[in-house]
Amino acid sequence: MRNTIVAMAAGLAAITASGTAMAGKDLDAIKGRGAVNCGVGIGTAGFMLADSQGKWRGLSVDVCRAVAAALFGDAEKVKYVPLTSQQRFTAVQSGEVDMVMGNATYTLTRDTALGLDFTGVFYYDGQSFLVPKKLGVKSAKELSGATICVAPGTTTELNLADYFRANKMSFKPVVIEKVDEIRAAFFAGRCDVYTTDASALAATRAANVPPPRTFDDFLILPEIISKEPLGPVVRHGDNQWADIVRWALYAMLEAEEYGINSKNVDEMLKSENPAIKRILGVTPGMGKALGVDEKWVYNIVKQVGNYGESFDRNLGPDSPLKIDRGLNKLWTQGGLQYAPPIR
Ligand SMILES: N[C@@H](CCC(=O)N[C@@H](CS)C(=O)NCC(=O)O)C(=O)O
Repeated sequence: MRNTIVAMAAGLAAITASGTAMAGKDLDAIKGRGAVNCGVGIGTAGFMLADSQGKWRGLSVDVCRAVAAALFGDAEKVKYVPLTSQQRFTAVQSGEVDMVMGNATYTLTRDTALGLDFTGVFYYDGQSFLVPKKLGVKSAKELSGATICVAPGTTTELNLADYFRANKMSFKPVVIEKVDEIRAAFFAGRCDVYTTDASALAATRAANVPPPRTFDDFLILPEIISKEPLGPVVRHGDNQWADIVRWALYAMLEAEEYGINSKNVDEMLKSENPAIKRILGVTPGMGKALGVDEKWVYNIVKQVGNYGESFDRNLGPDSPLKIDRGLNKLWTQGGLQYAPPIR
């Protein structure tokens, strides 16, 4: 009862204050602490992986870094909190982390009933299946009766059940929470198949196959059985914080679209293009509107790079994964990545 009254009072205060840019309690706490607590996965090459020095790297990590660069002018002001798929939403709901970059698929129920907000899509993914070649399977339609490793609390688990039911096939799930334990179970033959987002399967195949077996001993089946738009997640209640997370990702995309990268960003400060002048804060206004320094995009691009640079370095041609940009190309290149204008 008491909690209900407190919640109602908080709700009323929020309504009264709406219409102004709300610097809510989350942003205040983050500023006071001087670092962003960013929830990530346990360890997946290309997205979120701590190296031997304990430095986190990956596309998902770069979004945390971009947020810190926008807010603090310093991409290093991030504390990484490794979470399993089962833990990640509770951790952001409870305030243990300020945002989650745990390759979370943007769905209606997560965006509403869980009290969360997805602020964009940093990677358009889809679910697939990883199998040993010696299983002799070429298509997901041949998987009836298979034993399948899957993580709990994921869209993966739900899509798997839907797909097999729709195709009148049976399967035996092996449900394991920690991604490293899932991989170990799969490589030990405790399941015939590992299913998750195709990008994470590509990472597993490129980075986790235990010798003497290699990349070539495994196959990702051609079927993509779902839409998995992966987005940054914040909790409901602090719109200005959500805006900073939203626009930090858009800034990485907008910078790529305008040809601004970590190598030429200083030169670009001299550009006569009015859009570039706005983006880089040479013409002020955007930073003020977002409640951050006018150099927010400059700092993101200088310290983290634009979206394409991060993709190439972590997942693309400059990485061991060599994932095709595919749907994650900019809209100007035939892809889906389209940032609203910074103006
Ligand atoms: N996109 C799916 C699945 C994402 C997911 O949690 N996958 C886990 C388990 S396979 C993972 O890859 N986590 C990365 C990690 O912990 O390094 C979802 O949001 O439910």
